[in-house]
Amino acid sequence: MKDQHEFVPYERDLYNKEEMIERSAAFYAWADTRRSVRDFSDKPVPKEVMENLIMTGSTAPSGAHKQPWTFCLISNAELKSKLRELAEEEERKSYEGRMSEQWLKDLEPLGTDAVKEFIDIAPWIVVIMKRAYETGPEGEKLNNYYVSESVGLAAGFFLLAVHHAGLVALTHTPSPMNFIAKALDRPDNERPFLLIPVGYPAEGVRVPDLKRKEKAEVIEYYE
Ligand code: IYR
Repeated sequence: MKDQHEFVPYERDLYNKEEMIERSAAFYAWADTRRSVRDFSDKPVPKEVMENLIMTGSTAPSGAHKQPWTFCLISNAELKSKLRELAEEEERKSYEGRMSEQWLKDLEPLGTDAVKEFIDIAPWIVVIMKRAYETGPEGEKLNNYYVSESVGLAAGFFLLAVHHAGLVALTHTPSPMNFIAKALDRPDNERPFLLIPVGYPAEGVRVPDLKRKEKAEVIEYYE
């Protein structure tokens, strides 16, 4: 028999149909109040909170349960400003030529540009790294599986945990992101996945008046 995890009983709360409908509707309504926010307050957030949010992200399912992620938790002001400088350098190149006309047009309603002051201002920057492989005891490469899917799920769980704590976040994707791995001195098996400032929203913050897709636009039924 192959090595495998010991199996243990698993029980969870069960709800009747009405409760289920009520709970799912309430959770949806609450999740729908989450917004990406680009303007942060510099008000501090306890490290313990951030650790809880990250550990919630780390409960996500992953290929063969390899949990192929590292969350870099950054509050160091010098490091943040270095990351900002490098991110802005890449973003300027993107906005001034690397992004297509259509892409720039699609971003217009969001009001984004190459200035990324939130990296300096937000009390915490979380850089999620994906771990392409692990290194075994003899230096051999051990595969991880479905790494992008797994890390995407962990990021989603993390973002919802941020929302649950009454904080806001922005999923920032400076591209290319290699500068981040270098600035953070990460090992060769890690690649940057997302840079996520987390904190309180700036006073009087405004967000674009976005509409989310309707049921009929996101669900295809096969009954
Ligand atoms: N990475 C750039 C551009 C950008 C791209 C997408 I897709 C967005 O939804 C928002 C921004 C930036 O962060 O500005």
